[in-house]
Amino acid sequence: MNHRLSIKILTLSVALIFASCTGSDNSKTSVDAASIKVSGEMVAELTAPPFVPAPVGNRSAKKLTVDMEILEQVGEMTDGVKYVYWTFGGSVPGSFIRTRVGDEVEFTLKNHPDNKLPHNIDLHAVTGAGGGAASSFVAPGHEVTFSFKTLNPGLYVYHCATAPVGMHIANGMYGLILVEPEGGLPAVDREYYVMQGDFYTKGENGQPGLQPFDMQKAVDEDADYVVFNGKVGALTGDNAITAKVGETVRLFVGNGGPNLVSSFHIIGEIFDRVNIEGGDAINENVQTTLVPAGGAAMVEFKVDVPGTFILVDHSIFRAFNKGALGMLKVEGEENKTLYSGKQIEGIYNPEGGSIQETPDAPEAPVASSLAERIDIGKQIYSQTCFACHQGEGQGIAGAFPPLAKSDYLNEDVNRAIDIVLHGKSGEITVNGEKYNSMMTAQTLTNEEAANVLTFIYNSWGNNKTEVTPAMVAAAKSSH
Ligand code: HEC
Ligand SMILES: [Cu+2]
Repeated sequence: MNHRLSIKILTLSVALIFASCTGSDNSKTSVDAASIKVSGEMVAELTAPPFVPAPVGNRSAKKLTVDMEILEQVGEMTDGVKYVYWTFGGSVPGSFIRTRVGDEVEFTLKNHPDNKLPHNIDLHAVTGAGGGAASSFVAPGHEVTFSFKTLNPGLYVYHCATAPVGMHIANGMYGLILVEPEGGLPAVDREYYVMQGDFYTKGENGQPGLQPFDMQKAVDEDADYVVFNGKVGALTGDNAITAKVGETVRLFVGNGGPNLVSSFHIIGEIFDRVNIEGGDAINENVQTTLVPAGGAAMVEFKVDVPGTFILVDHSIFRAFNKGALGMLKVEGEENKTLYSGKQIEGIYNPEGGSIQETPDAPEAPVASSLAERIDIGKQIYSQTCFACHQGEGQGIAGAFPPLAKSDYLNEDVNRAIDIVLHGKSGEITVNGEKYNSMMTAQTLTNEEAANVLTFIYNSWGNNKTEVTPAMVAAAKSSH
């Protein structure tokens, strides 16, 4: 406990030294927050991700009541994969809490009677033993209340700290609490809440059914899922966050861990300002910002051109293979001076024309009916093809052709099998649009290739062909 306190003091003094060296205008940090008087009371607005409560603006410090309920509930990690999440407020990450420096927070933590386990909360914004954990341990069917004064402005993680701590965090027990400085943060047009987490399941990534937590994988840091906002696809397709050209956007980015640090990046966007680690220091013109496990960052940028911007953990296999991928959809007028769109495109392939192939994976679930084939195929799609061809098979204009109502697909099943097995490059025309790009060969067994193609043919207005492993095998041997 003392240890924790001394770390806080150390951090504070480093911050002060930093401020004096740079001669920055951060005189706010030298205000003795402990002496800020509160006037009046209010009930904190709590929001589920990706939304955040209204800014504090220039309100005075208040007694702020936070009422949070812990719920253990089944949710969906990805299509067909269920997981028992432990949540603060019914969402992963937990409810966003927004305060200002000097607030006296009266925190009530309720453990729902249907829950199976005791829990507590450690808020990194708290100066005090265990960050509140010591005072907030609560059994199912009970509630506890404790209070603290917010002394340091910044964006802080909170999490459950009940043993085994790693397990409680791994099951989704984390969220963010923002402490705004006096006068509030600078106004922006849009604010969102994005928090990364890594998950460990008994089954491998995509294995269907209710998947229990795997302690050994968690200890080994061998994550099956790395996701934003608790599940694969929480921020993609219809769940994407949005903005309009010309607007300023602020993302409150957190990382619950339990294990992995995040190299947070948005494809096609540069962060104009980053509050590094959620503190006062601001870095400008940043491509990728590191968000530690149990840490946060505030990133701000103006969106200048329309399009879909992809949020990733730039440890990139996590993005395309484990789920750490979100979308920011920006609508508005194009600006060809800032971004031309595609002007000239050719294939650049320094390894020569041949597309690399990857060997067959050893085993895969076997489908015994058309319905099952479609079901399994859907999961393969959401792990393997989704990143490029998109959730509804709509593709991305100019880059990835659509699989939905694709005339090219429906015309020739053997050609489609061949593309999945061996990849494809060169110009093709799909639904009247030309594509001249490259798809790499996919690592799929005959069974998996059959299942995923059958799913595609039986979705989104395609011609309902069933592709069997025998057809895939035949296509292979004809090569
Ligand atoms: C890394 C991105 C990427 C991934 C992953 C990917 N594709 Fe493609 N796919 C492409 C591109 C690019 C093309 C167009 C290639 C060209 O221009 O010659 C394409 C073309 C196709 C086509 C033919 C065109 C059409 O629209 O009908 C099919 C069928 C297809 N992909 C199926 C799949 C399936 C099934 C998977 C998953 C097992 C998959 N793709 C995974 C990028 C990808
Ligand atoms: Cu807990």
